[in-house]
Amino acid sequence: MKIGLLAMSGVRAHDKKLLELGLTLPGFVDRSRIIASLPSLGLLYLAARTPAGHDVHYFEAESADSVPLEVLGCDLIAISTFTAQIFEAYAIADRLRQAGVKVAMGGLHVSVLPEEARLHADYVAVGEGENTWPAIVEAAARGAPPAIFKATDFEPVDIARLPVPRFDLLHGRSYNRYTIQTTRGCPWRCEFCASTVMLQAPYRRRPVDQVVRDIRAIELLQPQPFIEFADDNTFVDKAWGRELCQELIPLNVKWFTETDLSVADDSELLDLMRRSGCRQVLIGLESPSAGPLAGLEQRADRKARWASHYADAVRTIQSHGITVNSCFILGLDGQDGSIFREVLEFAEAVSSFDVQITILTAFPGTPLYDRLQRQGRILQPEAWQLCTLFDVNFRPTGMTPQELREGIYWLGEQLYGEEATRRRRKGFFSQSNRQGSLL
Ligand code: B12
Ligand code: SF4
Repeated sequence: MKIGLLAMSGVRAHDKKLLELGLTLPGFVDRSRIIASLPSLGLLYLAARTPAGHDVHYFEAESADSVPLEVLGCDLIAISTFTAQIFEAYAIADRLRQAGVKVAMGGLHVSVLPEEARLHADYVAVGEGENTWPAIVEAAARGAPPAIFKATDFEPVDIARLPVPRFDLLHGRSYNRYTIQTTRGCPWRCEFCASTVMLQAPYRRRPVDQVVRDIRAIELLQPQPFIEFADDNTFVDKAWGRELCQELIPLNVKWFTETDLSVADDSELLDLMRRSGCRQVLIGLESPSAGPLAGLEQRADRKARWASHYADAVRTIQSHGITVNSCFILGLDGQDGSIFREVLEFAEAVSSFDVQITILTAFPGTPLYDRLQRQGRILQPEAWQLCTLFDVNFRPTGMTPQELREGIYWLGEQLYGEEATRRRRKGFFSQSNRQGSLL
């Protein structure tokens, strides 16, 4: 069969005012330019797990209307889904099926709503795809009827034996960054979290030599690449983290990852991260002080417990020459109109190199979605296109939806303007031993 893997690319937001701001503020523009073009690692894994004898192609579409015509020549198309683009993905799937192409869908959104997805796809995959995908390909090849394939009905994915993602399929395309995973999942449970945690398997680390193997495969496409670890929480295990960094040092790559605040407690690890090319860690602080954090992490209330160390931790990490992207969620229960200034003051006080502000978003399948729905606080139920992290679709407790919107516009202007961005970055360079350049 000719098999196409279709990734939805680009970023999404519907709030017009925020979009306008995004186009003008330097801090916003930088980060969206970097992340807007990341390849779909999930699909590259599926490509590597495709049984022999099929012809596999990788495609990207920025919207439902920009699907390359070549997909119509495929026998089977695999679409990877996130919630914000799900209606675009369904529209594409409907058109392809009308044209006689079989469609398989997987990824975070359809994994939690497979019954919704089966109205649009022949085969729906729930959970990690490495072991369901070969069965889907076989089903399509023999013309089997539509079905849902659950990862839990197959061998668990052994993360120590993942194949090399088919980075070679990206040949001829240009990316700022390439993604690999060093870990899957996260041992913590934040109420709002809609990451790979949703795929249900526990937190797992990959053998370090296999991470190195995958970076070598990327180097065949681009020497000295910038790597974005598509992990949820890389450095939960510090001993393994030190081993990983040791092995990355000779590779001479630059990298970025998402991790929790506990890295700040291990200065040997921070030294190794810096020496191995770490340029930035993105950390979900969520709110600058403990109040709104209470109960957010549902296993051990970690975020509330860490809050009193937030400022010191950001400074410690940055003092090792690693920039921090401090992430804050706006609209949490317990936050009121003073939260916008509080975030600004925190970011200024610690000179966080980058700051990410997003709106509390109830992704389907999360405990947050269930709670807000029970409380009647979702404004437009099932308006999945609004799950962008930038659109308000719930009623906050400490302000109105409109105050939340106005607050994020104000904070965006304050944080991402040229002067504020320059001040924070200057602060970072004076905290760290870096000499004014991150290259
Ligand atoms: C890289 C990334 C992107 C890239 C995606 C590149 C691409 N073309 O796919 C870009 C920058 C484009 C992106 C955009 C967005 N993203 Co994003 N992104 C990520 C990130 C950092 C890593 C995802 C990843 O590579 N995971 C690793 C792979 C291996 O896992 P996977 O994709 O889930 O695939 C596995 C399974 O799901 C399954 N599978 C997946 N697809 C299929 C298909 C079939 C047929 C089968 C059988 C199996 C299968 O098999 C795979 C292997 O096991 C995650 C955060 C994180 N740490 O996970 C956020 C994340 C996925 N993004 C998120 C969001 C909100 C967005 C945006 C809406 C942001 C915005 N406002 O624009 C947009 C969505 C628009 C869009 N284009 O889809 C949320 C999604 C939550 C949700 N439930 O939808 C996440 C979880 C971040 C977060 N913390 O909230 N993102
Ligand atoms: S620490 Fe991050 S990845 Fe882990 S559960 Fe919380 S939000 Fe999700």
